[in-house]
Formats: sequence, C-alpha cells, structure tokens
Amino acid sequence: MIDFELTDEQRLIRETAKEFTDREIIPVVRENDRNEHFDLGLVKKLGDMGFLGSIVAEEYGGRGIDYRTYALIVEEIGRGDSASRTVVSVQTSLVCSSIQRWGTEEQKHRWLPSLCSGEALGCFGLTEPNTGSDAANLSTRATKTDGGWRISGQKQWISMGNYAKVAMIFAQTDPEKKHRGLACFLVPTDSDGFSASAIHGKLGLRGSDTAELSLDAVEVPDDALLGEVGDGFKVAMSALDSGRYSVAAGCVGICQGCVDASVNYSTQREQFGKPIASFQLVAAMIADMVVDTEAARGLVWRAGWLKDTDRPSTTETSVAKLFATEAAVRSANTAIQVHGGSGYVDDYPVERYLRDARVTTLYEGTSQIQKLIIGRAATGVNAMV
Ligand code: COS
Repeated sequence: MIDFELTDEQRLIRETAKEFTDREIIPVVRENDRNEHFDLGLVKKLGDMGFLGSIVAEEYGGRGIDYRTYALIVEEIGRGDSASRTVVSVQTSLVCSSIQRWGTEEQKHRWLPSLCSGEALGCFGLTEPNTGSDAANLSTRATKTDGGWRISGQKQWISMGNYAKVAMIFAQTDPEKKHRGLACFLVPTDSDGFSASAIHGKLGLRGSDTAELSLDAVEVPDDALLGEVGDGFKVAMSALDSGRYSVAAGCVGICQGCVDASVNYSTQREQFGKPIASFQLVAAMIADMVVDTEAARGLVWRAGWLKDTDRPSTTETSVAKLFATEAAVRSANTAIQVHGGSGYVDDYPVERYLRDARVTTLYEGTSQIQKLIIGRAATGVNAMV
C-alpha cells in the first residue's frame, strides 16, 4: 500500500533541502539566469550536501536513499532553480544510476565517488542533431578496433556537456541490428577527438550548461563499454525511467513555487481597496495551481513507490512526467496572470518558472512521446510503428 506519511528521516531531508534552496540557491538564481552563468560553486555545494547521486549506494559514495526521498530533494531544488535541478537530475538519474545499474565494479569505483561528491560532472549523450524522439536511430558510429572502439558522431542538447569529465555516449555498432546494435560507452571528455561547444540563446534554463558534442574518431578501450554491445537502447531507456521521474519531481517544485509566489503576492497586493486574493477569479487561479501541484506530487510519489518496491514503473513514470511538466507550464503561466505586470519581469520568480518549465515538456521525451507510451500500455497497440 502506498503510504503518504513521511518518515522522520524524510521530513528531515526535505527540510534540509528546503533550507539549502532558500539559503544558497534562491539568492543567486536571478543573476545566474540573467548572465547565463553555470554556477560551479553551487554545483560543489550540491555535492557537499549529498544531493548528487543520492540514490547511489553508500559504498560508491552515494547516500543510498530511496526514490521517494530523492523526489523530496528534487522538488525543493526545482522550486528554487530548474538549472540547479537539471544538474541534480542529469548527474543522479541519467549518469550515476546508469553506472550503478549497468557498470562493472571497476567502472563503479572509478566514476561514482567523484560524480556523487560533485568533484566530477557527467553528461548523457543520446540525442543527436537528427535524432530526438526516435532514439534508436543514431548516426553516431562505434567501430571495433584492437582492444577497443573508435567512435565518431555528433550529440546535441547535452546538459553539462562543456563541463563533464565523463560522457555517456550512445552509438550504433551494427546498423542492421537497429536498436539491438546500440552500445553505450563511458568516454572521458579529455579523449583526443572529443570536443564540446556551448549552445546559447535558450528561452529558459539559462543558468544551465547545454552543449553540442563532437566525437572525431575518439578511441576508447573495451572496458569503456557500459553494459554489453547491444544493451545501449536498454541503458538509455532505463536511464530515462529515472530521469523522467526526476524531471517530474522538479516540476512539482515549480508548481509549488507558483502557488507560494501567488499566495504571497495576492495577499499583499491591493486593488479596488482590498487584497486581490479576495477576488473570486484570483482565488480560482490559485485553486487551479494548488490542484495541479497536489496531483503532480501524488503521481510522482506513486511512481517513486513503484520504483522503491521494484515494480514496473515505466508507464507510471510517463504519466507523472507528462502531467507534472504540463502542470508546471500551466501553473507558471497562471502565476504570471496573478502577478499582472509584475509577473512579467524578474523581480518575481514566475516569469523564470515559465521559461524554465517550457523545456520540461520537450526533454527526456516530449509530451507526445509520453502519450504514445501511455497509450500503448492502455490499448496494447503500438502507435509508434
Ligand atoms: N527499460 C529497459 N528496457 C526497455 C525499456 C525500459 N524502460 N523500454 C523499452 N526497453 C527495451 C524493450 O524491452 C525492448 O527490448 P528488446 O530489444 O529485447 O525487445 C527494446 O528496449 C525496444 O523496445 P521498444 O521497441 O518497445 O521501444 P520503445 O517503444 O520503448 O521506445 C520510444 C520507443 C519512442 C518510446 C523511445 O525511443 C523513446 O523513449 N524516445 C524518446 C527518447 C527521449 O526521451 N529522448 C530524450 C533524450 S534525453 S534529453
């Protein structure tokens, strides 16, 4: 049975994440956003707090917490700043959880402690200029050499790609095998032939680093393979099972931030001689945000409970991701409406919430991909072939 009662430990961790967000993140978020500044000092603090790789086992440098507790942390950080939340999600869910699940003991000991502490960053190189939703159809090629592999290709929209020490690179080893030919490699980013360049001009997530990666005949040894040759697609999909969950939890934070900001503003701001909260149309907007927040949180917690109890969770994760990301966009848009003209400038967090929320219905699987996954589970018919 799902139990909504938090344990004392979960309350403490949530409170710690909340205090950290209020003290360390919120005071710098506006300037980082304005300056497109990827704040490495903040990344270090996230690592020091144990917020990177927290679901990784303690023997590899993580905190060994469960998925529901992880969501509490991610929600709080997401309330403060989606750029910081992206660091937590990518590092923890896409990179660390993949290495923990698919890595050899040697790979786990080599990479996880420094990733969990924040000393090193990792990135997830799946998407390419011509490959987004159709993730099995990669152009990046890995060719066998004596004792290793040679990888060539381009990767696009890669969070933290300019700062990562290790990149998970998905590549095709045998095009005839389609998704069963894919392999994932742990590529040190200082390898010869590896380069990254920053992507600027984003609508939101301006405090987040986004890169295009280029691999020009990068040579890696056999032990860079994460999983077996042919496991690449499963490595990617299992990473996204965790990554989509984390994005959803971050969006609960955006929704909650919209409620908090709108309650504050509407109880202070007076028009027609009284606080605007006393107008029914304003109350209705706030009620919509509250409902979206609570529904999104419930769906995230359900997906987390399934993961914590080792039950299948792919469809429920898509449900949570679809609802929470769309709810965050809706709530941010509504929160701006509550704030009026003040919501349109960055004195308040709500315009940033809207800009930052917008990408969440795109990355880690668009809303349309989530609907196809949910629809297939409901009907038994695959609308993707
Ligand atoms: N975990 C582990 N394995 C999985 C899995 C999961 N969550 N989902 C599917 N697989 C496995 C299947 O079991 C199947 O294995 P076999 O080859 O042994 O049969 C294989 O992967 C292929 O499964 P399927 O053909 O069903 O693929 P899907 O329909 O699941 O995938 C979509 C198609 C479109 C859903 C997938 O390509 C996708 O999610 N695309 C979006 C990609 C994305 O999110 N990109 C953003 C990148 S991060 S910014």
